[in-house]
Amino acid sequence: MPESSAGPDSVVTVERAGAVLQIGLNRPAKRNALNDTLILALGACLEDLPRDVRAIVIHGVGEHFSAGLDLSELTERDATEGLAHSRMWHRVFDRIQHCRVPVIAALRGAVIGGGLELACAAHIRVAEPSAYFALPEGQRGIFVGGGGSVRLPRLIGVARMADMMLTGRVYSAAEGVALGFTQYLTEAGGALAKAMELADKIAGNAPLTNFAVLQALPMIAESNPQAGLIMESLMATVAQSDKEAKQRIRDFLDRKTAKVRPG
Ligand code: 1HE
Repeated sequence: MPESSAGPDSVVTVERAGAVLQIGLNRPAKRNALNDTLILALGACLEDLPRDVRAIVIHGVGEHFSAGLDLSELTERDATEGLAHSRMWHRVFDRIQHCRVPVIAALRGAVIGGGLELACAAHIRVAEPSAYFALPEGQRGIFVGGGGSVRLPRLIGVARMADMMLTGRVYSAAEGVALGFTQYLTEAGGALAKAMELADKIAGNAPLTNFAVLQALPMIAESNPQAGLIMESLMATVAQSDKEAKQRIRDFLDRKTAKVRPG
């Protein structure tokens, strides 16, 4: 079992399992609705990560990942405060997207509104069959504010996101995989275990490869092709000149590592 380092009343649980940091959104009675305290606590977990943390898993305590923005905090907020609030979410979710180590979201139950935006900032999404995805902002008379309009269209397309917001369409866990939103669908109750298994694998990669995948790949994919190809060559050269890469390649040639087999 992971070693625990947060009190039971904390809005996030923080546990260590070897090189993996497991963060739980911990307001199950409010379906993990994201209030300011929770968002700031999540941001604090990602600040000054210990050097020996090599992957992160974010999950929801209870039956749901997150019911999105805590609507009870919205009623008195004016426009200036609303802008500051959205920018605060952006800072925290950017910290996830640009984290030093890969972040995996383990999804179950409601993955709604701001909860969906949070999941979008992770690098890998794992869902179990109870997970469902919705953007009820249209019904609530509001708009996404946690980076969803930037990140979600890159995963499922503008037209699908517009449909979700305009009609309240809800996608199932199986549809999430088909649309490219989630990379894995597990058996019932299996998302967190699968996310931890993937995090363990990732933690065993060469750190420079993980860095390249998180920091260089998204930039390359969004740049013009010629600039992207130069960036790719530079990143490849740096990665393969690292002594860890040389050792791993020697290990393969000496038949000391596993072969690639069908999944
Ligand atoms: C909440 C929230 C919340 C639950 N803010 N308190 N998100 C939404 O529009 C989704 C709203 N929530 C729901 O549709 C349902 O609560 C659920 C489908 C997620 C769960 O249903 P259920 O039957 O399991 O629970 P419940 O009885 O509805 O909720 C349990 C408690 O959590 C209840 O409080 P209680 O004191 O009466 O027990 C709910 O009021 C509370 N609760 N969801 C506040 N979201 C940066 S912009 C992002 C914009 C958005 O995220 S918009 C989407 C908002």
